[in-house]
Amino acid sequence: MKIVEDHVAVAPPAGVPVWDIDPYEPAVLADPTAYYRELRDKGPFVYLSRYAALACGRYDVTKEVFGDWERFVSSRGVGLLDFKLKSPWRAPSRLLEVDPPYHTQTRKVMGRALSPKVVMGLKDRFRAVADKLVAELVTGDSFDAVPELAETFPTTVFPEAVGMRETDRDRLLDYGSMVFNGLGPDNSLRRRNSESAADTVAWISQRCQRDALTRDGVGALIYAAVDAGEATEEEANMLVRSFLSAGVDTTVSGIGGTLWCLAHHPEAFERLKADPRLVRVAFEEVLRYTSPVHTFCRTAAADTTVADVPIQADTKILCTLAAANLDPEKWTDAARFDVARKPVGHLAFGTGIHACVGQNLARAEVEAILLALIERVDRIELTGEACWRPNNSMRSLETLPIRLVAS
Ligand code: OVM
Repeated sequence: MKIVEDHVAVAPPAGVPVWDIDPYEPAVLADPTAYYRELRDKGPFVYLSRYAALACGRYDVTKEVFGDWERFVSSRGVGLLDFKLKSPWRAPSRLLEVDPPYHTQTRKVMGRALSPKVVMGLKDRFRAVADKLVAELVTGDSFDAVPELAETFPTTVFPEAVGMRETDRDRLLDYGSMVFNGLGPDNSLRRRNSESAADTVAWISQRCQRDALTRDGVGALIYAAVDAGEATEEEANMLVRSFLSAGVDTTVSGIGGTLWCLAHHPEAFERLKADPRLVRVAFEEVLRYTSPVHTFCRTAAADTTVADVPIQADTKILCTLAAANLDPEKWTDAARFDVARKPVGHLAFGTGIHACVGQNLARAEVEAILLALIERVDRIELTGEACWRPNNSMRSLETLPIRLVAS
């Protein structure tokens, strides 16, 4: 058996184009549109020769692979590393990196902790923090919306919602970056992160303990499941870790992406101001258009066929959610940002049994920001060039210079 990048190196399936592109190259990660188009145009799958793996980016194929947990498992890792062959840098997530029947239990516990009712209870606080933050930034002066808004908001409201008694913005952001870069190949992005790993991993693990959490947060709801006999203390610790892994960088990217879209499309912000009921669908379009998580992998559990392509057991498949969300076969005027589109079925939160369990909380965060902006801001102006920060599985901004003009 040949191994490449710590997974089984399969041969190209018959009829699948062989491509030597590196989708994890910083230049592609920073500006992926042309790569996404070519990926879709080449066929249902391409064979990435340098990773001996498949990639897909058409909507229907990506949805089929990503949503079928029986044929395409998560328990062997959702990055390039095959957990069957090598242990990952941190203990596998008990939510993201497991399959049924185990997943069914932990998902239930997480789903309850993040239920619509729980999220409803967080909304007023989100709104208050968003109002204060936006009010402070509406000075008419230019600022970088990445550190000042996109990073500040989630790192303020999320640890508080979880019930962390002690938090550290930089450590949370570092950890998120590690988690998402960790899903890529052994490149400089993944290696750079592992330098500070031990320290941050230990800090995170401590912050996930029962005693480190208040009794009224979302974290405490996970420990309540332990008391009800539905999870072990260790599982609870790991599930709280999932909050801290998946709940910070993703929403930083979601808020950054929202501001990026609105700064580049002043007419969209005008429309939102005229009709605030569009706020909800506007964020869905931001998700379709920017896809905070651009790729997650699956691993073929057995020989199978998708779109008439034979896929060998053990094959790693890079599901390019971001490419599927821009597929012209699925979306009319796919390349256009249309704030009122209502992009039902976008894959930014995934699909199937692993679909984002925190999506309502994410929506509540962005809605709070959008409502605050609509109320206090007349125009969002770009004051310099936005640039993207390459990450092996997350699409997020490095810098977004804007000015908020008061209404
Ligand atoms: C987890 C986890 C980590 C990263 C992402 C994610 C988007 C989940 O540790 O469970 O979902």
